[in-house]
Amino acid sequence: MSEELAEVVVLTGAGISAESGVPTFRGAAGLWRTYRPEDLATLDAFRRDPTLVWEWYDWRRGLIARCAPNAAHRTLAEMEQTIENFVLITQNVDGLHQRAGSRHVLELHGNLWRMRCTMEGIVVEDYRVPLPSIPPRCECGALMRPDVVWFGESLPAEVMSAAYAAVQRCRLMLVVGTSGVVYPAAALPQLAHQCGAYVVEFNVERTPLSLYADEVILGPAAVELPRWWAALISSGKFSTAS
Ligand code: BV8
Repeated sequence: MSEELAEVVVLTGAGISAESGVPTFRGAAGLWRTYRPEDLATLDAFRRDPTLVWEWYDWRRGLIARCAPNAAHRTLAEMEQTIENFVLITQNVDGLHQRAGSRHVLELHGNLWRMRCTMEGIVVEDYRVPLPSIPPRCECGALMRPDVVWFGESLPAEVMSAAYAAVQRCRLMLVVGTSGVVYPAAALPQLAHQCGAYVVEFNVERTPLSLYADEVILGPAAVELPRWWAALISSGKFSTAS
């Protein structure tokens, strides 16, 4: 593998799942249009009305269960198989990277297919749609919560430190389908740029992160990312693993 691609890191946001039919948070048909983040994706909202918050997640789980990974997700899974030092970091909680075949995914904001006991902290995977009862409860009787990171909550420390380490050592960083609004995830491309990485942004419009990109490729990720990867492979600059 050629040196310039020794380490490749990718950060994805809701935009990579848009063509799978999963609504983004801040776009035209964004999730937040219907609901306001402070009303639902916060611990206070959950404590105030766990039923309302779980009804929102149950609706999202049902919607995502009917969606399939798209060509952009599949391209990243292929890149993981092909590039020796490859790290995928996602802000998404939909699990579509794993369904596309990505095996190592740093989930900064958790995953809505997992839930956690609010008393014991035990985490379980649960793919039932719709949920048989809302709000779901643990066998111990305590409320379960979605195993996601809400606004005002810290990101999992071990995931964040792995993400920071990968970003600081990478030669190439792809930033796919994120508005660059939510921190600390949005600080990662800037850090990569400051550490000398070549940054390529894939989005349908420019974002605050475009400032730190060496290249901004405008267009749907499901079209542009596979095209970019195919061009890189055919350029011979990068031979696929035998
Ligand atoms: C925290 C899980 C410490 C839940 C989510 C500075 C430092 C630290 C914190 C902050 C800070 N400034 C502000 C904060 C607070 C806050 C924050 O960032 N607020 C924002 C709104 C200003 N951050 C936090 O609270 C974080 N916690 O830092 O802890 C702390 C503790 C206490 C007090 C302070 C700090 C926690 C943030 C995590 C919140 N959880 N999700 C759930 O999903 O139910 S965030 C949510 O937004 C999703 O995870 C989503 O992924 C994420 C980011 O959005 P994007 O992925 O970018 O999606 P978006 O819709 O915005 O954009 C889509 C993009 O795709 C667009 O650009 C669009 O053009 C593009 N697109 C559309 N279609 C396509 C496309 N691109 C390509 N192809 C297409 N077809």
